[in-house]
Amino acid sequence: MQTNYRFSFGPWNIHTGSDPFGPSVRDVFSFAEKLEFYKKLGFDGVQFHDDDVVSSADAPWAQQENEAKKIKQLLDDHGLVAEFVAPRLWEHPLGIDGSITANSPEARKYALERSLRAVDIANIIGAKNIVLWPAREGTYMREAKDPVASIGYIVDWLNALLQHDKNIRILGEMKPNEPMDQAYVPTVGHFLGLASLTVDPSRVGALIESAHSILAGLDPSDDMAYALYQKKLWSVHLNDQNGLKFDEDKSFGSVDLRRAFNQVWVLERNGYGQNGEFVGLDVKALRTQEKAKSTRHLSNSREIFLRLVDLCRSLDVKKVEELRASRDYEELDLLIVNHLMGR
Ligand code: 3MF
Ligand code: MG
Repeated sequence: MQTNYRFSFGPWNIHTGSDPFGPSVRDVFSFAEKLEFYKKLGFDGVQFHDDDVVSSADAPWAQQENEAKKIKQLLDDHGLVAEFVAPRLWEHPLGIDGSITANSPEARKYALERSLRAVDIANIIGAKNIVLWPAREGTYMREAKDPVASIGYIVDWLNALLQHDKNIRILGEMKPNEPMDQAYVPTVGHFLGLASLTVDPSRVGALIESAHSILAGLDPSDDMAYALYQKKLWSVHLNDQNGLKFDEDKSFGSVDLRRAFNQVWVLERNGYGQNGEFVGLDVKALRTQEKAKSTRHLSNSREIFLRLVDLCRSLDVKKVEELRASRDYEELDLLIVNHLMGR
């Protein structure tokens, strides 16, 4: 059975181009304008942070509830669905040192309460996935926190969310560094190890971002395979990355086409998407891009994905099996490279 892929991205993927070294270079698109792009660009799913849904995650709950209901209506009006909600804990003053693993009990309490509200927001907008990107859950210097206690705080946080709502699933989006020097639970392997310690391991899985695996020195398709085997690959953030530097969020396939092909291959051959999983993107427009063309990275990434799906489906699989059996990997190498070059 072949998958008819559905695609998603987050509103932060259409952005004004500011970076740590300079201000915005494009005027902002309003959220309403961004929503108009989704269907036109071929996307059905919207990824959210909690404060992409509500104007402030610190506002009184009645206000947040009201705002979330309006977003749900907007999604319905556009024929879109919410894929996930991720509590954005890392921009708040109480998240300065990572709120889940902070030494301050007040900060940890903030992380928990805000995250439980994120679950409530997800319920209103019809998302059953909660994403944990533990941005500042790590250290700038090793001695700053107790590393064993920190792992325990993360498990406590997972358990509290799982117990708060019996239907939500938690997807860990692990990344080894940036903004921190060293992140706790830096890879999908670490995270799924912890998942087994929670009160309901069946509701803890993964979102794998290509760039995050690459930054950890790993191949994204192997990370995906690891989660797929465990039936725990519930979302992806496809993008590309040129070596070990800051998280570049380049268009999918724009750096290493073969690496992108292998990600598509492992997804395609293992029925990814057949249980409703989205092909999610997490890509940034280049800073030089003019506003009118600052959504091309999204449609381009989607197009590259679909072209790679075609290449997976047209690959001579019998030949691949023969070459595997005879361990003729030089010939297999040429077969794949030729295939990618359309020969
Ligand atoms: C950082 C990320 C994040 C997450 C997002 C959703 C801002 O490297 O990938 O993007 O994807 O916060 O959890
Ligand atoms: Mg991401």
